[in-house]
Amino acid sequence: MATQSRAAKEDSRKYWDEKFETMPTAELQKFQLRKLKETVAWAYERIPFYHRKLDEAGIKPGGIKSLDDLAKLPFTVKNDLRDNYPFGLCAVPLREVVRVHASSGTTGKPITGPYTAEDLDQWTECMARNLWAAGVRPDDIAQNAYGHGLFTGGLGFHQGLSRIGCAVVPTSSGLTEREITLMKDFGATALFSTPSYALTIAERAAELKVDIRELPLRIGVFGAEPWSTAMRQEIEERMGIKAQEAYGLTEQGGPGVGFDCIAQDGIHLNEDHFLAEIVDPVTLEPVPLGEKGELIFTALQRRAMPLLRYRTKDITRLRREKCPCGRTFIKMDKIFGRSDDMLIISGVNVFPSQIESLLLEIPEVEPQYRLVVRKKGYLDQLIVQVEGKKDIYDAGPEKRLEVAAKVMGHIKGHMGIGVEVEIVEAKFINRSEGKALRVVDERPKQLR
Ligand code: DLL
Repeated sequence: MATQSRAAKEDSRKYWDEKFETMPTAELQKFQLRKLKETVAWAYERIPFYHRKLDEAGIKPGGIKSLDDLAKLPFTVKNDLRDNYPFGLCAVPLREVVRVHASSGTTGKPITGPYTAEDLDQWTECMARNLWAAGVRPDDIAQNAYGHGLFTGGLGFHQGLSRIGCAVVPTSSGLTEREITLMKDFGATALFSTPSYALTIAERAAELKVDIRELPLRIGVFGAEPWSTAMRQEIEERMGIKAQEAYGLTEQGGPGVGFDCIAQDGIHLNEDHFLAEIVDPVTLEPVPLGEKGELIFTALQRRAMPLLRYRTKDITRLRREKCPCGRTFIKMDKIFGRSDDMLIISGVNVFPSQIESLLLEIPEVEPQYRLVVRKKGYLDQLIVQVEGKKDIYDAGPEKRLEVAAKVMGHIKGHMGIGVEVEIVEAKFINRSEGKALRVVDERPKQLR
């Protein structure tokens, strides 16, 4: 009985870590400055790469006097991690490393993410904050359908869910029918996966005549790829749940860098662990707060791989504002796309997620799409392949052309670009089990 009432009290707690999540900004920034000084010294003394880079930039750890001095530090890019593969950026001897994750990316060697025991513990805490803010509680039955393995999603969520005390079901991803059977049989109340895999599960469930909305499932926490607000609503409707968000990257330890709260209006960053900046992706100069640009992170408490000013390539903007949830952590907008994902069509910058939002406004098509980029003479041509709803596709070529024209007009009207649209049949687009592949670039490499 005593145990029960303690659990009930804990469940009603609003924050996982009230002290930091609601810390006044001035106090938080003081904490950040202290940690920044420590981290720069730690990296300078222990990682030859940073020792050299800081010497070249003419800045010593003692030269960091205020948060503005961050701009004096050199950037770190993905290639620096590749060049120092596998453990060249590790600040501790390997005997102090207790876990290594890795991310494959599209080319060459993977990048590695080593953790000390302390790093793992902090990561777990950051994940618990994320999950708690989404409404996950100890009595949840948590189906974790992120890929388990080198990818940080599976184990990162596992740790956070275990710390909260949920009944974790580590299904991993891939066996979609089994996901649905277990979801039903175990009475899962929370689901964790990429948004595109959530949609794959919803679609397969409908084919199997399982109505997820009738099941006990009530929350999902999705992330690891860009997804539009329209996609969020689609998942919420199809599953009858609240779809919350997780953000992170292997280079900064995985998910747990940022999360949204019940207000669903921006992603709070765990600012006591990650110092965020936005820079112009071309000039690399910091932009004023509220302007869009490339997101940069400096790790403030990581021991094994404390990256300084890491260029994420993610495009977003930061906002410091009062949130109805009471958290004081800075908020970032949903990731717009990646600077390396950005297409330039007829001189207009295009992110796949913008097209996704527009497609979701057309009732005749499914939220399953692919963007193919080709060269037509000197011009880039964008072909949007989107699945038609079954009755639309089956109605024949004329109907398909009519819907294609409607989609084309919608995109032209909102983005000002002319695209070609192909209404394709059901299952034409490969179903995602992890991160969806949205862009197929068929342009010759030297012309991209
Ligand atoms: O995707 C970590 C993660 C796992 C985050 C599970 C959330 C949930 P990487 O594989 O290294 O790590 O990929 C990192 O994925 O730079 C973004 O481009 C993208 N990304 C991650 N979360 C989001 C999100 C994990 N919520 C890269 N929205 C990042 C948009 C996201 N993009």
